[in-house]
Amino acid sequence: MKTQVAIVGAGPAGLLLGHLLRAEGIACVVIERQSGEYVLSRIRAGVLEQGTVGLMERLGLDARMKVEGLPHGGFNLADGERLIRIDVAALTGQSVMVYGQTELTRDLMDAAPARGLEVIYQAGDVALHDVAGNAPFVTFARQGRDHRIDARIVVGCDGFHGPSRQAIPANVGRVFERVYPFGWLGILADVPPCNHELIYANHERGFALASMRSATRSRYYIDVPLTERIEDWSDDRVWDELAVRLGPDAAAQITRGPALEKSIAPLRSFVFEPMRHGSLLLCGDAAHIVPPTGAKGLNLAASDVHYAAQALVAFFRDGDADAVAGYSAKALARVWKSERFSWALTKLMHRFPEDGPFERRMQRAELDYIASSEAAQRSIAENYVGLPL
Ligand code: FAS
Ligand code: PHB
Repeated sequence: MKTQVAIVGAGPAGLLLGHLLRAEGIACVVIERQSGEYVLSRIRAGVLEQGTVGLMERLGLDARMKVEGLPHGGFNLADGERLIRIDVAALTGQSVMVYGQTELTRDLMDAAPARGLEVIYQAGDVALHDVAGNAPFVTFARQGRDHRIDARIVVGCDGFHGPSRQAIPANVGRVFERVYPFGWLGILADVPPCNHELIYANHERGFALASMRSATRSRYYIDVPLTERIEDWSDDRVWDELAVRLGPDAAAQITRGPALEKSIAPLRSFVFEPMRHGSLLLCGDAAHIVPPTGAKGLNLAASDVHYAAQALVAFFRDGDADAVAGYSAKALARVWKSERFSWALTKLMHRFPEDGPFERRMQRAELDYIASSEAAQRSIAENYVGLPL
């Protein structure tokens, strides 16, 4: 099989890129290891930046989001004594959209057949070949047969554990990483949210986040040591801990219910440079990871895809090879700013084992400053709604 662009991975990055390329008449194929059902079963992000919403609008795939999504004009920082509301709408003129990654992926997945986007699911042993040259190809096994797809460009959208990043020689690539000494235990339940906006809490017992998927479905998180096992956390134990960490006012509004999903995810800051090598581009978690504190992971995948689609349209339509060559620097400029924001908000809102009384005073002083300074709140707000593309 021959195509112009072979995309590895049918998560939000791979599907969004596939749709953007097809909308410009560029031939592409998406190769995915799992089944579509499995991809949809992963509970991930919940907050979309305006830029991500804009890409779905541009594709005409925002209808369900506009009906079921929840526009939010603000969010809250709590520290056990007060709630500091960051009024993103007033401070930036923008809002964020609360709409689960699962739903966004489902919208992209459902629209693929009618828009001529071919997605090959359950592809085993996916491997990338000759990516440094001008004739790369991807091989995979499916239903007992070996397959090969020849392409001019390969885009790795295969997440943190996929093969694409590994296809870049070790002497070319450079890794920047920080692994955090805790993970996030998340619980999803069909109960109404405890607050109409998100609450990020830094309590003496640890971090908590009250989020949501709809007016009847809530998503909560607490941070836990990496040694914790999910089987040691009954639903009641999670609800009890959330009630303490979110504070009495929020706790009084918490509706408990059985977990639809409950899992622990490790936290890391990770960037791989470059995001292009020869005819291979990397997008999303294949190239970078952020701690979810800043709600940036999915949105960074979307901005990478925006830049990659721009470059590939210029390359295939106008023969502009510089556009592809410039992709990595352009994407990384925004990646690093989001990495900084995610790292800074994680440092502010979590208790680190190595921190002493001085570090705790620094957190309190920073929250006092944020509570009293419109400039400080504006800085947080413009990062939260998403820096310009
Ligand atoms: P994805 O990982 O979503 O998709 C990669 C795709 O490639 C997958 O479908 C995978 O099956 C496929 N793939 C992997 N190996 C392959 C192979 N060998 N061959 C073919 N296909 C292959 N972000 C937030 O903003 N907020 C959050 O709360 C949040 N929570 C998260 C919780 C967890 C447990 C994880 C892991 C991530 C979380 N993230 C969160 C980040 C997450 O949303 C990612 O940023 C987002 O999924 C990035 O999308 P993709 O780059 O498409 O990667
Ligand atoms: C979520 O709803 O899953 C969510 C929201 C905001 C975050 C992280 C996760 O910062």
